[in-house]
Amino acid sequence: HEHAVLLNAIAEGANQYPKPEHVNYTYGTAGFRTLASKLPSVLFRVALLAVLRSKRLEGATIGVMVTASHNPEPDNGVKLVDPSGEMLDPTWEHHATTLANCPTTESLLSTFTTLVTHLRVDLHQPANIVYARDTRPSGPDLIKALEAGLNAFGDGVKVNSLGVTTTPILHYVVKATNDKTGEYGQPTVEGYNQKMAKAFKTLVGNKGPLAPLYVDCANGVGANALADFTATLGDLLPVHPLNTATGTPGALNHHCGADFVKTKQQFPPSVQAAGFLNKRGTRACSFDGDADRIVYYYLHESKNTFRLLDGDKIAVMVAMFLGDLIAKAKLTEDEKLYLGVVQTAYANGSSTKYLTSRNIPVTCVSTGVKHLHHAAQRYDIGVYFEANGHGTVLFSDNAIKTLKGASPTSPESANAIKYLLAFSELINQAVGDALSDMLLVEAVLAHRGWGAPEWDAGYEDLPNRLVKVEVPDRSIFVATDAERKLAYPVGLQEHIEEAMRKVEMGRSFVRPSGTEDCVRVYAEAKSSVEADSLAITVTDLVKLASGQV
Ligand code: G16
Repeated sequence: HEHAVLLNAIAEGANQYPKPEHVNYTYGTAGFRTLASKLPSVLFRVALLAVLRSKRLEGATIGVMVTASHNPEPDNGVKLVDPSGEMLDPTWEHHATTLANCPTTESLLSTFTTLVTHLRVDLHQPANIVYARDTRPSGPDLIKALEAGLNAFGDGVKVNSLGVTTTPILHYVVKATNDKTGEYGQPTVEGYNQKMAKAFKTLVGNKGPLAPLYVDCANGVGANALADFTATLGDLLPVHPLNTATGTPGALNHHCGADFVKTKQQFPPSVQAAGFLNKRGTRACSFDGDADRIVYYYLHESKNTFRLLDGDKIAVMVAMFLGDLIAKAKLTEDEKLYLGVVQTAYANGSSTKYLTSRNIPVTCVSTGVKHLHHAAQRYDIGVYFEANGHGTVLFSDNAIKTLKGASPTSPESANAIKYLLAFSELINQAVGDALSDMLLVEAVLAHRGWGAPEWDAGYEDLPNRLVKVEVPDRSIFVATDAERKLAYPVGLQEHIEEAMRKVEMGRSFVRPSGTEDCVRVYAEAKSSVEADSLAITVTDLVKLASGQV
């Protein structure tokens, strides 16, 4: 009887949110992502899955984030967050896709019932869901669809709405809510700000105020988070927020934000207009639309050119610095901590070479934070960054336990241990986080006594190009070998390799995007001219293979 009542409630809600015909949804790199107008039925169904997941895990809190991050404003999306603050378990992505694609209410009900049995979900278990959205105008209606799905369970689910906040803050709250030791932090936005402010003060409190920093908030939710955080921190880090127009239609990610800067390899016009380029050595950074990515940049003094300090540059600087702290901690042989870096195929070849030549192990995995996160968990301290600025540093339980239990042999080793522990508090342990990563970079620069040019001096990026190619059907492109090669269409890989051989230090690969309807082409080479020509050749090959030429 109870099950029948639930199915009735689901049916009633589902009828209000019918699946549009001729749309096929996929849970991609970062959940479902497409034009917002196509998403209400998906949100309703994601709510059902979130509740099943929570009940399956005996009431552990599951997160739902409504965002399309770096995508243009008319897009939106939704992704689920697992109890540890990580992305949804990949084996459940398939269930999300199945539910989203049920053509009718009847098929949705029968799929739901099958999933309950197949996944051994006890519907009597409690369920806890926390959710949030970014600043997109389509957000409120999608949240209504999500709430309709949650409401179908009546008292069988407890909900906590964080309103408008960043993706990493939602991940933090999920992790903190499920952390029964209470050590991770208060499961609230204030708890997040306090935890980071405390760790940042421990790290640089005696070095401030730091040099002023310009922050491009992409006209997104990062603007709110930055304002809240700086109010908590005080004037230790003087911040100049730019692109904070969260209410201006069409402004989100438009000619600004981390994706714009990384892809175009240029200053956002608004940052240029702010006059910061007149001040020597000043650094600026850009968040993306939901503040889970960050890239830095500055103006080269003598050459007067734009210089990008992307996710690779962050990973290298942070890995080297934490490596030095581990050495200074003078841990015993038994306590030895292993540090490694995880990258994707988009990592600039120079960054990988720099790390390996300094004996820092590097792993290459497929695009998507879920892949990087899991690979980074294999190290005691795992630094992971995508070149686009999405990343974080994970400290294993063993690392924390070792550091807390270590006996310092000198004031220097005591300080190194204290700083390592403070970094583990400062850095978001759940997911890449623009705000937390910004503080990480600032803390490392302050400790090194560096400005942007000194940070940049480590290695020289190989010139590179990133091209979006629109094709009729991107599913014909299937990547393999951590996306460094194409398995399909058959024969295309050989042509790409032939093109690579024609330019010095040439490297190129092609993969379908998991967040946008396009295929991405990456090319790097010794010179800018060669990187351009390789990108053009491979783009033409992609068009040819998809029947466009
Ligand atoms: C998302 C993912 C990132 C990925 C990016 C682009 O970022 O979280 O891991 O690098 O999409 O993915 P793709 O090349 O498959 O489109 P965001 O910031 O948009 O959430």
